[in-house]
Amino acid sequence: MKTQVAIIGGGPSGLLLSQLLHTRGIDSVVLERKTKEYVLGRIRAGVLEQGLVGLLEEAGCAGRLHAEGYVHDGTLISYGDEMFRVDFTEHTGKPVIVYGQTEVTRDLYAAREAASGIIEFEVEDVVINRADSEAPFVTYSVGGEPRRIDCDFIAGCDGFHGVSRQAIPLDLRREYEKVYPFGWLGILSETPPVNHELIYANSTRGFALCSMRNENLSRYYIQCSLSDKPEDWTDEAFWQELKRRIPAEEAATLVTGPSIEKSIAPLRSFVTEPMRWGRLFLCGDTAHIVPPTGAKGLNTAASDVHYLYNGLRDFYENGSSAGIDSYSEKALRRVWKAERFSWWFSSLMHRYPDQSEFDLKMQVAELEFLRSNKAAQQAMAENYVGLPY
Ligand code: RFL
Ligand code: PHB
Repeated sequence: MKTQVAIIGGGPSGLLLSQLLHTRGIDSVVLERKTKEYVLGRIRAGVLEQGLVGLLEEAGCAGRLHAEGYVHDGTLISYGDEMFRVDFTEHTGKPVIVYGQTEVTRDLYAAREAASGIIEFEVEDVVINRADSEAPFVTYSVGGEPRRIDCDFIAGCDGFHGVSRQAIPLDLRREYEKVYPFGWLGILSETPPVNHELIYANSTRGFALCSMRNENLSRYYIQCSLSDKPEDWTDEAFWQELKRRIPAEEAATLVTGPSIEKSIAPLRSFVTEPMRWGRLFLCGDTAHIVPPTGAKGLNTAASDVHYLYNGLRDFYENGSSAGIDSYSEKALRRVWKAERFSWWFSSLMHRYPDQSEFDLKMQVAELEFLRSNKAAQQAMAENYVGLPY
């Protein structure tokens, strides 16, 4: 098979890139290791920046997002029984949209299918070949049958555990990593959200987050130990612990119910440099991971897609390599800012096993500064709604 852009990974990065390229008449083939049902079964991000919303509009996939997504003009931050609000629209003129990654992915799959886009599922043994030449190709197998795609470019959109990053020779690649000494236990429940805005809670018992998907679907997280397993936590134990970590007034109105999903995610900051090798470009989680505290993972994947899509357009429409040549540098400049914000907000909100009394005082002092200082709130709001592309 021949295509212009071979895309490895059918998560949000790969699908969005494929659909955007399609709007410009640029062909792509998406290779996905799992089934569509599996990809759509993963519960992940919930908060979308305007930049991602704009890309989904350009891709012709924002109809349901606008009809069903929730506009959030601010967020709540609590520590102990104190709670304050950071107003995004007041400080930046922009809100964020609460709309699940699952729904974004579903809309992208629907658009690719409507356009008869080629997506190969359950691919195995994906190998990137000759990425440093003018004639790269990808080999893989489906049901034991070997296949090959010849292409102009390869987009590695296969997430943190994919193969694309590994295709860049070790002596040309540098990786930066910070692993946090805790995880997030998350549940989804068919109950009304405790508040109409998200609550990020710093408590003496550890972090908690109250989020949502819609009026009758809530997403809650609590900081947990890395050795915990989801099955160690009964629903009852989860609700009890969550109530202890959020302000008493909120805990009193929290509606609980059976969980319909329960999982634990480790927290990690990770960046690989460069994000390009020859005709291979890395996009999204394959190149960088952030702890979810700042809601930046999917949104940063989207900014990579923006830079790559525009670089490829420039190549095919104007015969210019300038955009693809500067891809890694431009994408990384924004990636590192998202890394900084996610690291800062995570450090502010969690309990660390080795935290001293002094460290705890610093967290409270910083929270009180954020509560009372407009410039600090503006800096937080600008980062949360998304820095410009
Ligand atoms: P994905 O979603 O991991 O998709 C990669 C796809 O590639 C496939 N794949 C392969 N395909 C072919 N061959 C191979 N060898 C392959 N290896 C893997 C995989 O099956 C998969 O389908 O990466 P992508 O597209 O870059 O998207 C990144 C986002 O999924 C991720 O950054 C976010 O989910 C992170 N995240 C959040 N981001 C936000 O912007 N806002 C949030 O509110 C937010 N909350 C979260 C999150 C992530 C979480 N977890 C579970 C880590 C909350 C949580 C709990
Ligand atoms: C979510 O709703 O899953 C969510 C929201 C905000 C975050 C992380 C996750 O910072």
